[in-house]
Amino acid sequence: MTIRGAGKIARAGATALGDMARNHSGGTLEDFRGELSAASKVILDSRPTAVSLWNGVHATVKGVDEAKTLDDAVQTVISNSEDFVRRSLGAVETIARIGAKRISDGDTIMTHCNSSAALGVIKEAHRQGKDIKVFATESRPWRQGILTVNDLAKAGVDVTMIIDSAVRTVMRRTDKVFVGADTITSHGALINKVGTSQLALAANEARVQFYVCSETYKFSPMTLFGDMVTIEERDISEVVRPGEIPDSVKVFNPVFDSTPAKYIDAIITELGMISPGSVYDIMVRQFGDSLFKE
Ligand code: RI2
Repeated sequence: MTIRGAGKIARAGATALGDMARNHSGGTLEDFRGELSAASKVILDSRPTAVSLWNGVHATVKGVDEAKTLDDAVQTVISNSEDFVRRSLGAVETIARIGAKRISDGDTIMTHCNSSAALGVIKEAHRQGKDIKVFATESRPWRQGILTVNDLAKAGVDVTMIIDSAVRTVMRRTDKVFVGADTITSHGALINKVGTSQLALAANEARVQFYVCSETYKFSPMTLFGDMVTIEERDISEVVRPGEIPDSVKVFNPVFDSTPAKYIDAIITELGMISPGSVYDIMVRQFGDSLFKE
């Protein structure tokens, strides 16, 4: 939890492998491949839900198996890592520009948790001079809503924090919802911070548009082959303090949830605004033939 946000997590994973390659000395090509594979596993095991991390790590090690010399392999990892970080940051900026067009002067926006992609859109609309108001959820248990309201307030945006259970009440005063993504499945479902699906349900009920801001490296190729996204569960200490409840009481603390495609109006990506039904095509285009080799 030191690094938060699916995009930042992916960039941190790619950067860590790039640093490892940069600091590598001695040994054989095979030794380097072994170290790289062990390091990748440590990084991937740190966060199971956000596929951005998987895609960031795989984009960074791509081509290492084909390298003929140790120096080739090291340079491949360094340049892949830099390339991934550059493309990732560029994607967030492009999403901000595209998404801001969906925000009209006078709109009230709701957002959940702390997504740099969604906040980029909101701040860009504000920067363009649009008069907007934002409701930001607290996002228990880690309260990443605090980060969100600080960021928006610093940018000069009119922001109101609400507790998570106020979402349905406040939806009546909302025009559009913008959230981020940890993972998007091949059938266009959104996996994001727990509580996102109740924003989507409340938005649907109130006929409020629901937009997802997602770089395409949050599209999960594994879901194409029927794999489920692992929803991370965290320790009960995030929810209750020691001694607060009897030992016999169980606490369930899932950190992410799934929002079906039918509740999503559009996904705003660096390739443009797409329907959840287009995710499959983009995934095949992004990952190409390599997807179907196994
Ligand atoms: P960006 C965060 O979760 C939130 O769920 C947020 O919507 C998502 O990552 C995307 O954030 P976590 O992975 O990449 O920090 O848009 O637990 O910043």
